[in-house]
Amino acid sequence: MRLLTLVMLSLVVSAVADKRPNILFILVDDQSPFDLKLYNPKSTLETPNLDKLAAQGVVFDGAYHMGSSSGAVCTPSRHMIMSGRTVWHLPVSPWAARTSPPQLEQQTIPAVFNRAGYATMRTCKMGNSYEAANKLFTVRRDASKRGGTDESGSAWHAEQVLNYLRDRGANQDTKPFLIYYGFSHPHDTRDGKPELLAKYGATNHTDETNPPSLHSLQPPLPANYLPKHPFDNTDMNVRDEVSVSGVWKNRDEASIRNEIGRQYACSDNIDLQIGRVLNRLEEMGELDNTYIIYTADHGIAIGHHGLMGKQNLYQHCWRVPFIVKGPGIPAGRRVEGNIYLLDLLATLCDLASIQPPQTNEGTSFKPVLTGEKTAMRQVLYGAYAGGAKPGMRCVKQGDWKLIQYESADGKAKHTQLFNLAENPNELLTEHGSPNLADDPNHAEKLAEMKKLLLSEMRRLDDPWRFADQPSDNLPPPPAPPKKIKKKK
Ligand SMILES: [Ca+2]
Repeated sequence: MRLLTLVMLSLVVSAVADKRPNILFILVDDQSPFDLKLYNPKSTLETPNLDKLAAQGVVFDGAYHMGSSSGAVCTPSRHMIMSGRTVWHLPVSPWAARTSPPQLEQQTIPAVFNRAGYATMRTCKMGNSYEAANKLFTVRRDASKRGGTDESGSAWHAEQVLNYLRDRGANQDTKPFLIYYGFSHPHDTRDGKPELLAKYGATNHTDETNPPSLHSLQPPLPANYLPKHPFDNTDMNVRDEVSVSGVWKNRDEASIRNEIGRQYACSDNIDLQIGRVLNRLEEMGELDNTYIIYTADHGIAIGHHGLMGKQNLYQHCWRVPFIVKGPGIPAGRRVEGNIYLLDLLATLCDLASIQPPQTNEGTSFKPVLTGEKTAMRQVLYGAYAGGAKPGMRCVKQGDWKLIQYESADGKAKHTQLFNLAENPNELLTEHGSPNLADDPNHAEKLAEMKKLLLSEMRRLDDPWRFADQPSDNLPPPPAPPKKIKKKK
């Protein structure tokens, strides 16, 4: 009798456990929010599955990655996603030994969800990521797939998830799942599938000395396109600015429009692959009990402001697309949010009723998802220190944004002040839009934003200061840990 009670109790417990929500976290590599029609009505990229997801859930206008101490912006971004820690407190940060707890990987998404009894699965690219955490997923199917066929491109990642879901069904696995559904694209090399390249008038261009042909189906130039970035931003010769296959140092209209066409061909394919997985979840009856999060590790320039890469702090690179759908999230909403990618761990824990680890520094934005709040914070900070130091910093409050640039040798030195409500594309003097940082009428606002930037740099343990800031007696930071590869 006692045994029977125990058996019945365990059945009840597992029935309760079954109701915990699943999580499908979709992460693409290098996508600007402005690539998507959801964020830029002039975009010609077609993403029916993301549009549907957005209509059924909530779209964030203010989602950001906090920055990078390396040219490989992917790496710190992916550490922040996994660990919920701020940009200067990561195992890959300059003062890692002092600011990042030992064995942090044991407090990351896969470790936390494994301990909570979730089934965890991951597919994504290899490299420029967080290997110690990645290998903790119970099922891991990683490979870099940036080719133009189903086997060598994004469909491969979809297959891994579909196979996993099939095996789950076959094994009658009733644990809730957390699937990390990552793609290797639209990161370059942007080798799209032939039919999708044709849809966007693009070719997989390989001749560095001659531009590709212009085509009417190629996407238009971005509103803030420039043939050259007008000043030294502290890292003008980073790999993305000079050696991306298909563009290299070329910034002519045809090269840029063709490359955006390639980007769209890759993103269009990703959308199709997302649709396949969502359809399968629906067939399995799991869709309504699954939180689906869509985002990118950071944005990308491809012609905006004369830049190609992600190594800058303009909105096209600092911001990320961010869409969430799931149980209890009202449909069809649009919010500012003011979240960082590093808030994900805390939020996923909150949605799954799991205690976040003590090492977490992010804030759950569940109140934004459920409609209790429209934004999590007022001030946002961004950093890029992959080139000359201190590099670039930005701070945003309301419509106002300050970006400051400086190299230690003084060769690069520039300050920009934007009102994003009036100038959402961050148009520069070269576009005919004056730099408000040079306008005496905005001197007070400039001083206020500079003060805000310093307070954020202090709060977040930024290891550098600009020449016009107090030195705070900071010692020069040590060289970054060896694991960071500089070039990607
Ligand atoms: Ca990336």
